[in-house]
Amino acid sequence: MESVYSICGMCTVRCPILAQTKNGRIAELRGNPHVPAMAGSLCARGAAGTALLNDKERPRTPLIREGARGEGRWRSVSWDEALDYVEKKLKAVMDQYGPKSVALSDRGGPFRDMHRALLRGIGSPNYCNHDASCARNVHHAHISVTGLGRKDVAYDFANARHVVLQMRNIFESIDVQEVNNLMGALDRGCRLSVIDIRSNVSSTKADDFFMLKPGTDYAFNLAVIHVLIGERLYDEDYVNRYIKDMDKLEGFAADYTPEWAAAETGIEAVRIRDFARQLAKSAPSVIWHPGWMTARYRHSFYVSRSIYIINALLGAIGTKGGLPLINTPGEVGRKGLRKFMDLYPAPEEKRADGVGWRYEHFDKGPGLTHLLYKAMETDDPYPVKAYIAYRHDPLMGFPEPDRLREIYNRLDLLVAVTFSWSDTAWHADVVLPLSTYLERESVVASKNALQPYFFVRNRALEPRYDTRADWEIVAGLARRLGLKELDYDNIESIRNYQLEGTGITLGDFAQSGMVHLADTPIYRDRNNLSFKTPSGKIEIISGLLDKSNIPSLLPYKPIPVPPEGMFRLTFGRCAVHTQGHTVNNELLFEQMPENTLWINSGVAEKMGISDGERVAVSQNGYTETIMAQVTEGIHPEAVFVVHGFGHRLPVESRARGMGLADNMFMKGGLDLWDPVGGAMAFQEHFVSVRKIAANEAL
Ligand SMILES: Nc1nc2c(c(=O)[nH]1)N[C@H]1C(S)=C(S)[C@@H](COP(=O)(O)OP(=O)(O)OC[C@H]3O[C@@H](n4cnc5c(=O)[nH]c(N)nc54)[C@H](O)[C@@H]3O)O[C@H]1N2
Ligand SMILES: Nc1nc2c(c(=O)[nH]1)N[C@H]1C(S)=C(S)[C@@H](COP(=O)(O)OP(=O)(O)OC[C@H]3O[C@@H](n4cnc5c(=O)[nH]c(N)nc54)[C@H](O)[C@@H]3O)O[C@H]1N2
Ligand code: SF4
Ligand SMILES: [Mo]
Repeated sequence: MESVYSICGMCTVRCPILAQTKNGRIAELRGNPHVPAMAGSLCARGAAGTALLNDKERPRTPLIREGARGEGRWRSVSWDEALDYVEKKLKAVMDQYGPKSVALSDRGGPFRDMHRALLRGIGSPNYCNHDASCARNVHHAHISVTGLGRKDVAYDFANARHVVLQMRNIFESIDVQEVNNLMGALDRGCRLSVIDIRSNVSSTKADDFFMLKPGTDYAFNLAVIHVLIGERLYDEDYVNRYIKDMDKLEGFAADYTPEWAAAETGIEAVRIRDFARQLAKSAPSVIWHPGWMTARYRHSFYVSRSIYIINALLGAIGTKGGLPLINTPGEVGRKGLRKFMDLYPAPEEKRADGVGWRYEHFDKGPGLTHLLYKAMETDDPYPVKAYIAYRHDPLMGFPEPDRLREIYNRLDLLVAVTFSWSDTAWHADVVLPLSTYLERESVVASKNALQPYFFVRNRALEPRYDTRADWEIVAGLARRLGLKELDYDNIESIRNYQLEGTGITLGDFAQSGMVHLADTPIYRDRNNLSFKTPSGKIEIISGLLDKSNIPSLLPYKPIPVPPEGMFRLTFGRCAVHTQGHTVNNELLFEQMPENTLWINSGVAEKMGISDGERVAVSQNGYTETIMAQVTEGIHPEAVFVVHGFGHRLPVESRARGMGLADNMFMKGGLDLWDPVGGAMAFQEHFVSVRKIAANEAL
């Protein structure tokens, strides 16, 4: 038996794992035993990696499109032919429109240095990631309050005394270490409060569960701020030291009483008041999670802002057991990895999505993908003609896939780099098949944390099919595009390049797959914190937003409610699938082959719909059927589905035709986004639901 320390690839959490192999097979997969919070465990998806490995229903060789886009006629080609083809097309686009007309989007994370360097090397500023459809609002909210990014603080669940999950379903939308840490804390008496529109698994473990009217979270939070200030429950020392414009917050919150919020949210005033008092009792070891998938409403940014403000009032930001500031290698006296990105100057061209010049208040990094698509659609500010979707499936993860397909049809080149089939890969001109995570190794990655570390994904098995690792694909393209600095033929040289000057060698990873840069977790001195806002303080009135004439304290305005007979379409994750890319996994498909439509039992009864019955869901002339899940555990105004289902591809025999795709019910959704928070507003869509008549064919 051979032991290989590696990194799970079944979702973007990327848990550290230990793969045991025997005779070219995986004998066992488990959490890396050297990482205490993993406790040797994996989630169901992590454990199902073996099925991915053996799956024939994934791209197994490079493919070049033969028929029309999306028609599904492919020519299986060699890697040389595929890469030569991409080279030729890219060069033609660059010759005609300039390097800036090449765009690449990915899924973020710690392994992107080489492909981002490739894009920069050819001179394009148009790097985007998925985040406009995920956590951009949270990120921008945190920047506006503290000057820090979303990931510049940790959630110190292990030491927390009260955890609040609002629009965050930690026990189903999983990060194994977070789950284990929170479970441990709950065992030691930590309080858990859940604010959701339905009774998810997290709510079943909660001391307090608030099932509020969808889209009224902001009212709830303003009332909590009202009570914390009105009853002087906040951390006075901390507030005096760090918070700027506290008087403005006090004035703003004055009218937002719990009684007022009760009418908006449906949660009794006495419960809101009691909840605020409970929070103060556990302060500052409190985590009110600012949300993760918050691309839901056009004011979700302000919901996240209010959460960060509450955390600050409770003294939790920068505090053990709350949201302590994490450390970069530099902050613990070590040198960070050498970056391939730094080999090339940042392109001077303006970004096609307008971030950084049309929209100055956004963090430039990954831009905003939906605005990149707008540029593709309109040629404004300039044509974008080649697009590499690098581990990204926007046709599943963005609204209006049919319109998006039309937009992609304006491209001269669409390339998908992926290990599974996806709607986007199916619509591409070229599919470059990535080896599964068990069959490939990565560049060295760096994680900023209380105890920062470097880590690597190692190859546990040789690829079964004609697939390649990321670095092999990027090097192959770099070679053809004349970027010799990225042209490597072995991973050791890449890793040695990255590690140069850090005092760490490749051999140091042998023992556990990771190397810590500090001996223990390091918490900053809570009495000596510094924030990265223009004022250096926690800003109630944000200097950054002010500069763009954007209000920092948005008065509450109710969002439109669904008209009679319609429902707000809400969505989320389940524990056994990752987005859209595991439905066809043999083991996970068995666990959950299709999604269901959660519908409130009182409403269902009136409509004569019973549990398990197939119903029709419609919007703007589009109809799909799905099995009803009748439950009292969802607010009557909403219906809910797990995202990622409704696959149509003939190459996915299991997933095909099972369940419903939520993004098909978001007409006009590509234009629905928040110009302040930057993210999309996926939950501002209504659908109608009806019983299917006995003689009706659907
Ligand atoms: N198993 C699994 N785990 C995952 C993923 C996965 O695909 N599968 N994906 C990962 C990724 S990319 C992300 S972004 C995270 C997402 O992590 P989360 O954001 O925690 O996950 P979701 O399930 O999308 O949504 C959380 C909750 O928001 C609720 N909700 C919907 N509308 C409202 C509302 O108006 N108000 C309130 N208060 N609640 C509302 C939903 O009912 C749901 O319970 O999960 C990560 N972990
Ligand atoms: N309607 C609706 N839309 C949503 C959501 C929702 O709940 N409802 N959720 C949103 C959220 S939170 C997110 S994060 C996005 C997710 O959107 P995506 O990031 O597009 O989703 P994934 O399915 O995780 O990954 C996309 C593709 O990358 C491939 N892939 C996976 N791992 C790797 C890898 O390591 N390398 C490479 N090259 N390819 C890989 C997968 O096989 C898959 O085809 O969608 C968002 N869109
Ligand atoms: S949360 Fe599960 S699927 Fe995601 S990386 Fe960890 S073990 Fe793998
Ligand atoms: Mo996400």
